[in-house]
Amino acid sequence: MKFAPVSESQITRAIVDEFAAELHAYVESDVIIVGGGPAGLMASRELAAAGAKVLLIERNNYFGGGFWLGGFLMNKVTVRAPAERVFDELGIPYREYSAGLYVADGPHACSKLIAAACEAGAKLMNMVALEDVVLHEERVRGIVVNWSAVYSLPRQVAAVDPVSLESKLVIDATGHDASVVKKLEERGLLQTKGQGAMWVERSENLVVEETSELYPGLIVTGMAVSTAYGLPRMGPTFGAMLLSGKRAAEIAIEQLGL
Ligand code: 48F
Repeated sequence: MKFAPVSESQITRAIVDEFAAELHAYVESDVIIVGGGPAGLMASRELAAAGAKVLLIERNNYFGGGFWLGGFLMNKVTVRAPAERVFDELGIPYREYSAGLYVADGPHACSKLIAAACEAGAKLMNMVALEDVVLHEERVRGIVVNWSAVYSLPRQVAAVDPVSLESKLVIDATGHDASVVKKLEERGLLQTKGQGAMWVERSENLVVEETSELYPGLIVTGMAVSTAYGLPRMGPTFGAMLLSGKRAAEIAIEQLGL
């Protein structure tokens, strides 16, 4: 076996050209999803499968958010019925632990969900963090981003201006932080209620029911819904994240007329 003769400079060109072309193409999208946890990945997959041009940005190097681990550093993830149907759909192996409660391996479930978003055609950019929103005439019309690394550097080293990415819709899938929603709250355009105490039974239904367009152009999904509406937290179970991601995609698909 012998590798093809390719120079160092050619490898660099391949990275630069391909990345620049992709960034150029995604300066405008149908939907930008901020946050690559289970809710954001699920929404990306559904929207891309429906034919939308989707960009998912994530501030970490890895996608998956809290979906790699089930809780307390133990990597078994749980869902309650009827969310095991999503596991069936994505080909994630699982077993029924007790009536209506299902368990899967975190790494297997998470990697399958990431692959499903990519295979559906969503573009995923890691190490990119939300800095602000683009807001014209009382409607969110995109986001302002910078490289995540910029925020770890001292101000005197990294006075780096961010850039803007435009979209017809933005989805806040940033989990407990509700980072996009908070940008509107900072300006007095809405008020979040903060998360309530644990009550899994109530929380999961409510997160899916309250997944909605919170402000013109901004849809909220996953645990960001809980922070925005003051819903109880649900702890280490993920069915509502997957179903809320699907619901957010349905709302966006309807608005985009797909
Ligand atoms: O936290 P995360 O997994 O949110 P989720 O999809 O699911 C929540 C569950 O994991 C769990 C739970 C219920 O089961 O309580 O916590 O709602 O994923 C959110 C992702 O958003 C990224 C963050 O790194 C994580 O991967 N994120 C947060 N803020 C920003 C961001 C930001 N400002 N810019 C880019 N990404």
